[in-house]
Amino acid sequence: MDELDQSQIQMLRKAFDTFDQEKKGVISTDMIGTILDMLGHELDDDTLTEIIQEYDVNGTGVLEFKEFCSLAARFMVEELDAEAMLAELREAFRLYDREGNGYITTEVLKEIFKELDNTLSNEDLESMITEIDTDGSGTVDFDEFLEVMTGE
Ligand SMILES: [Ca+2]
Ligand SMILES: [Ca+2]
Repeated sequence: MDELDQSQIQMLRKAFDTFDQEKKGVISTDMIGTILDMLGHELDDDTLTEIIQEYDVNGTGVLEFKEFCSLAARFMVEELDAEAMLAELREAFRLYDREGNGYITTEVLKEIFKELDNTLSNEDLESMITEIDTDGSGTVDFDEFLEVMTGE
């Protein structure tokens, strides 16, 4: 975790907690794919499996927070330029904001999550949405989206 500063670790904690739906302190490998996908890293299954094997140091088949951080560090080091990362997130948001409303409805967000990971149950989806839509408006604006992705 050496390459990460305190605020980055905080942001990862938040992302980790959001996606650790069952609060088991681990993230499933499926979810890692989803997260990387949302961050704009589309990886094929083989690459993803390789990456997870590489970072699942204790071989549990899931990523604990520490493992998650070292994996994230690899992708974040590539993203040192905060401006570039913001632009990338804006791009991702725009992609999801299909009608250009400036927000993503939680319904659409659920569909997106389902597309990314079809093993998610409705309950999983609900709890993720509740964490993301912090003001409970039923829509996710760019700030809320950003908060999930960056903890800011
Ligand atoms: Ca592990
Ligand atoms: Ca909202």
